[in-house]
Amino acid sequence: MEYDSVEKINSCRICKSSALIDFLSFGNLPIPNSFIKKDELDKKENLYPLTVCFCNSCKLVQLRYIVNPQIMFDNYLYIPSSSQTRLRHFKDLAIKTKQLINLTKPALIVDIGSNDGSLLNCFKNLGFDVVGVDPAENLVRIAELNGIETFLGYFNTTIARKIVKKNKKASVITSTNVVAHVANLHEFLSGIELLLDDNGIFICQFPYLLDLLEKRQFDTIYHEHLSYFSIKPLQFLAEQSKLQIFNIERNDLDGGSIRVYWKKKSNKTLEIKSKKIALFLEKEKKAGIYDLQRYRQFSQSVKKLRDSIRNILRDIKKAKKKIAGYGAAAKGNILLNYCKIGRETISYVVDSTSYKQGLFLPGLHIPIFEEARLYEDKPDYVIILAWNFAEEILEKNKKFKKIGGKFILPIPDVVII
Ligand code: JHZ
Repeated sequence: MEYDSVEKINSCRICKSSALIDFLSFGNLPIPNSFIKKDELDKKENLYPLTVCFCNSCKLVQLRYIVNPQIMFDNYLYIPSSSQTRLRHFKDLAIKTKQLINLTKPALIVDIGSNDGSLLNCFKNLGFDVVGVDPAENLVRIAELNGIETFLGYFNTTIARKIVKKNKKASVITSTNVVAHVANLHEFLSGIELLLDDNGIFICQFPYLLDLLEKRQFDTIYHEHLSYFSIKPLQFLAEQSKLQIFNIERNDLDGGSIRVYWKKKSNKTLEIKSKKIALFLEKEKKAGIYDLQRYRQFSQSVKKLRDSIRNILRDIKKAKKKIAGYGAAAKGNILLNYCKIGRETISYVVDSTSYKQGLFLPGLHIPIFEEARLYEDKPDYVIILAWNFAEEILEKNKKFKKIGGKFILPIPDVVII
């Protein structure tokens, strides 16, 4: 086993307490976006430990082992523009942000973890100056081809200074599905403080811990996601910085996410939605997510779900039916690897992302094809691995159901549609 590139943490990423308690371990799994080329199928794959723990002090849920980010992000195959739902969400976010702080052109918008520039493109279409930051070379090239100026690297105080020097301070900084990937949150926030205009706002969004627990979304837990946020530890983090959370919103993206709005403490022009924030904290407390016991229960119910996914698929195979997968999502790779469901059960996976087609899923070596394959091959069942986009996938594949195909949703309970 190669563990050279893994660091075990012994203190909490936010509060530095050593009161970290492991509650769920997936064993050693491949990193979920490490898709494999055909000529690499015989090579030994590296596996990395995946264990989640709970900080009994500030209540942050986090990974016990951290994989070197370069292994995970230098060449990254996930792109947000592969889903219409996500693109619509980005467009909404840009329009709403413009209204929220009465943004006037040519304010600068910076997106951290800007990927192929999909979100910045929405701001650009509204007439704003935009700059991205992303560590994946392949994605920075795509973004630049799309006309989005992008800094290559992991956002920190050095990059923040570079942007201010070359461009200007940002009126808005956005970061969707990125903060959970950040190891040094204090350094990250210091970078935001440097880059943000005094009246500017920082908006970040990520899957919400409460949804993860309540909907048994165990496959959102993977090596890339170092933190699983609730509001309480975020508030603690904010207290230690020059920034302040002034609003929080819940939305349905990725199975349930929270959008957190930050401003400088010195900026008194924006109202702090204190009552709303207090309600979030109350709800979290009621749901028991500040208690270790809730995580022990979660761990048990994940094992039950794993068994029921395995059993249902095994019964379908026993009946000599063919099963394919929909969406070569990172989460799907965790689900299949953790449940040990391989090519003997899932013949192939279809995915709309051209970069993923022709490759194979990490660990299991299931091949990835175009979506059209479903209509040529007509499998009996299709398990929706990208369950966060189930609605979009079902809508665009009504024809598949008409020709007798059935869909399987694995989460929160296995359901056949
Ligand atoms: P999708 C991402 O995880 C990435 P992943 C990231 N790690 C993160 O934080 C989480 O989200 C929250 C395909 N698809 O977006 C495209 C179709 O084929 O859920 C994608 O490969 N046809 C930053 O990787 C996959 O499904 C379709 O019609 O789990 C969805 O992956 C649609 C809608 C999607 O990301």
